Amino acid sequence: MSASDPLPLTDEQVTAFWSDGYVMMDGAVSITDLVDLQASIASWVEESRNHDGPFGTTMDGRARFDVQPGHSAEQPALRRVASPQEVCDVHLRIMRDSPLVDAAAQLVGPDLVVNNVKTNCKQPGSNTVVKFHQDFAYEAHSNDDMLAALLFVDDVTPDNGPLEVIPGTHRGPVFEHWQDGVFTGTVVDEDLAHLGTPVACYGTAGSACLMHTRLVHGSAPNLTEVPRTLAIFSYRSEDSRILHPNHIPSVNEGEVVRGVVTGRIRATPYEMALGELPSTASFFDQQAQVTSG
Ligand SMILES: O=C(O)CCC(=O)C(=O)O
Repeated sequence: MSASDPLPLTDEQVTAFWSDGYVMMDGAVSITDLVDLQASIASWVEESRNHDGPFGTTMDGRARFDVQPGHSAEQPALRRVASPQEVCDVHLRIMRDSPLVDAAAQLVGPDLVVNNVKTNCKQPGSNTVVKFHQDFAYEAHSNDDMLAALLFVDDVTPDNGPLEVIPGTHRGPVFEHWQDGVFTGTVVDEDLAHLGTPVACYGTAGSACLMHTRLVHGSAPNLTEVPRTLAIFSYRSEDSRILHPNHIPSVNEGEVVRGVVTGRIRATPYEMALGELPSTASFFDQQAQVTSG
């Protein structure tokens, strides 16, 4: 984007992001990138049929491709690809240069760096769910000018397990994500009961939800016969420094995608328990330990 190009988000969208903690945008990527992305992900689902469990390796030795228990060649249940941009050109291209990046820079930039990238799938019949949580509880940083851009790879509908967000919760506390000494990465029912009603985010393929790192969110199973996939690009302000190891490490962590290296750190006050790195492929196993919520 050059200085003369119009900004991707209107003033109303920017205001909505800071007030509600999320905002939807259309046309977050080009049609070419969207089609390439759909093809890459479809090929990974096909490849997963050749594996009995999680497969591939990321830089910390954990599996790159995570599957839901019950996964089989006949009914593939690929649920997460960690750091897909390390093995897929179109993920890398979108991460570095797309309207989605410009929108992220408009919200938490102008100096913007990569935090992490992941792709979440809900295959038909797989019962993949994301329990309510705040991303920040997994990823302490010196300040919380951070967001996830959740790109809709497929049309997201009421029945295919849409992202659900609880507006305004990014302005409240970071809730406890440990239960009985176990990091479940989940906000428990007792805390959820005091929050508002979740709002589901629908949209056509190619649209995206830009979501603040502290917003409480989750999603239900896909009840349809077609996959629901989100490619999730997390960014932070360049002066927000990571305080413990990234739970989805990659060679691109800290890469400046917009603006400049300032060489500064900005710290804002908050208190929370540190998260715990997953020992298996992804946070789905951590969330499966929850006893309520
Ligand atoms: O895939 C989804 O529905 C939500 C993803 C999410 O919250 C996450 O991966 O942190």
